[in-house]
Amino acid sequence: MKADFILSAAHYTDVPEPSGVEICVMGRSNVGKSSFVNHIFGNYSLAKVSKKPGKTTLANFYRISDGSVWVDLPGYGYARSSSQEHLRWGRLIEDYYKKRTALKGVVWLLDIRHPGLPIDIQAYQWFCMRSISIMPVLTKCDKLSNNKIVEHVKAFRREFSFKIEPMPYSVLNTKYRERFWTRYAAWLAELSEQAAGVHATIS
Ligand SMILES: Nc1nc2c(ncn2[C@@H]2O[C@H](COP(=O)(O)OP(=O)(O)OP(=O)(O)O)[C@@H](O)[C@H]2O)c(=O)[nH]1
Ligand SMILES: [Mg+2]
Repeated sequence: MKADFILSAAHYTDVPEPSGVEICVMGRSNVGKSSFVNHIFGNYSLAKVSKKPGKTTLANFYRISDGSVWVDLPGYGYARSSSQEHLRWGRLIEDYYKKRTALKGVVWLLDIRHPGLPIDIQAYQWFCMRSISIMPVLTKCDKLSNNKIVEHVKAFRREFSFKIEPMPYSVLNTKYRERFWTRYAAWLAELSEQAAGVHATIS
C-alpha cells in the first residue's frame, strides 16, 4: 500500500475537503503513531518520529492507494500543560473527532506494556460518544516476551469492549505489517459498505 502526503492542518479550519473513507491514527503521545504510519507504508519519510513526546503537532493527511485517506494526529495526554500550543492540539483533535463526517475508523494505538492507563480509559470514554469503529493496535510488542504479550492482550480485552481483536505490533518486524493489512482490508470493506448504506438512506 502506498501513501502520498496531502497537507498538514494546524487548526480544524485547515483540513482538506473530504474525499472517500477517512481513517485516523490516535493514541497517547509517544505511543508510536508516526513510527506506525512510516512502518505500515514502508516509507520512513512520511512522518517525523522522536524519542521525546510531542513530536507531531499537526494533523497530517495522506492519500492511500486504496482510495482512503489516513490522518496522523498529535498525541493526547502530553504532559498536563495549558500552554497555547497544547491547547491548540487538544482543540484540533477534539474538533477533528467530533466534526469530521468523513471519519469512519480509528486505528487506536496503545502501548502493549501499559494496559488500562487512566489517559487511555478517558480517551475510550470519549471515543464512545461517537460510535466510530475502532481497530486496536498494541505497539512496542518487541519489548515483551511472548507470554507477556498474551497476558497483556487479555488485559486490554478485559479493559475495553473491542469489536475487533487487539493486535500486537512492532515496527521492528515486517510480519506485523502483513497481518495488519490483511485485517485492514476486511475492516475497510465493512466501513465502506456502512458509509454507502448511510448515503443510500440519506438520498
Ligand atoms: N521498541 C520500539 N520502539 C518504538 C516502536 N514504535 C515506536 N517506537 C519508538 O517510540 C518513540 C515514539 O515514536 P513516535 O512514532 O514519534 O510516537 P508518536 O505517537 O507519533 O508521538 P507524538 O507524535 O509525540 O504523539 C520513538 O523513539 C520510536 O522509535 C516499536 O514498535 N518498538
Ligand atoms: Mg507522532
